Amino acid sequence: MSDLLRIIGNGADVPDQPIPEGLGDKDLVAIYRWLVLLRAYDERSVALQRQGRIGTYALYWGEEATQAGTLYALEETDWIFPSYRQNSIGILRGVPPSVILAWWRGYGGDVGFYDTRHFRTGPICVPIGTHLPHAVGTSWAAKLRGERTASLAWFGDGATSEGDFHEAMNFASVFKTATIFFCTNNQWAISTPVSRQMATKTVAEKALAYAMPAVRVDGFDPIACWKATKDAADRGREGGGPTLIEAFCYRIGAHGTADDPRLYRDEAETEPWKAWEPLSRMASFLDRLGVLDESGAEKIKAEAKQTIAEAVTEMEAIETPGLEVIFDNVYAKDRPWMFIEGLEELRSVGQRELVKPLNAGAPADDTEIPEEGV
Ligand SMILES: Cc1ncc(C[n+]2csc(CCOP(=O)(O)OP(=O)(O)O)c2C)c(N)n1
Repeated sequence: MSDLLRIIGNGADVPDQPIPEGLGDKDLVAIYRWLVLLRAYDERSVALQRQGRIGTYALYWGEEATQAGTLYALEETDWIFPSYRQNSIGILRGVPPSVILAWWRGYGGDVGFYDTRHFRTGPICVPIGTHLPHAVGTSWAAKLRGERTASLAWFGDGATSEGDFHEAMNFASVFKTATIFFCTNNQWAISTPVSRQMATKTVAEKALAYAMPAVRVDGFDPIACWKATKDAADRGREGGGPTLIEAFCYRIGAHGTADDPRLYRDEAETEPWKAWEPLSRMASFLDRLGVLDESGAEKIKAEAKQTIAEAVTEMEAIETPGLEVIFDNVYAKDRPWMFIEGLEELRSVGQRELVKPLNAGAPADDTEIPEEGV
């Protein structure tokens, strides 16, 4: 990993690098707080899925640095476009966590979705790579309007095999939009290893074909993610065009709660990567710097757990939406005739009675939750 931008060492043979200009002690603690909140949300969501209280869930254990460090480098006016892997990034921009949990519970509509314009956060994108052209369009629009707005889209190594990735990269480089392509290379696309995904050694070198600058960072290092994103956003706003960031890391957990990685990889492979995971690494870094000690870190963790526990209560207090939620919000206004017919048909076959309400038979809230959500 020698060509990677890395700031935080391991407290042993890999030394810390100087903290980049622009980050003070308060910022470092704020980034740690975000990492912890994301982790608390993720671990709790895995437990909720196991208990049948939300549906299938895409966990991101270990990938918090690529989200918290990265987002911290952006301005509030910048747009972000998450994939399912960054599903809860909106909570760092003020979206109530209960709303994202309700989304995973299948609610959608007004109670399980957020106002994308207000939070400048695109919808949680499940189709691979389709949000990349959206990110380019947003920063292109900003450029045409003379606004200094950047946009950033997260995606995985697998997404680089999609046409949308190449179209978006090409368009952004030709029109010099302030777009940041943030690829979290966790080396797996469900069961496809990166060696079967691409013949290139890195994701970063794909930028060459688009005359675009690229940088590789340690994806478990929130400060390296911050630095790469900050440089890319600043350059983009000055008219310097897009950047491809490859955050190299490893998918320590399963692809999602419906996946069992033991079927296609040797789980022993994940062990060495765990030592680099961002939360304990950032906590030790802050301790070494004398910025936050163990008790301070524990307090932040307790607060995050409390925030998410309250969000679960709020989510479960939401009344289950009616069947119309399946058909609403597809078009800006009104339902087309086939949606009206579809809804009537669904109602007439009595589907509603066939669907077991999610809260029926849900275990008590004090069911034990695993320490690590993987
Ligand atoms: C267009 C499209 N094709 C296939 C899928 C099924 N699918 C869901 S996740 C996934 C793997 C994506 O891997 P990667 O881009 O590396 O992201 P990661 O899941 O590792 O974050 C696939 C193929 C999909 N959601 N959308």
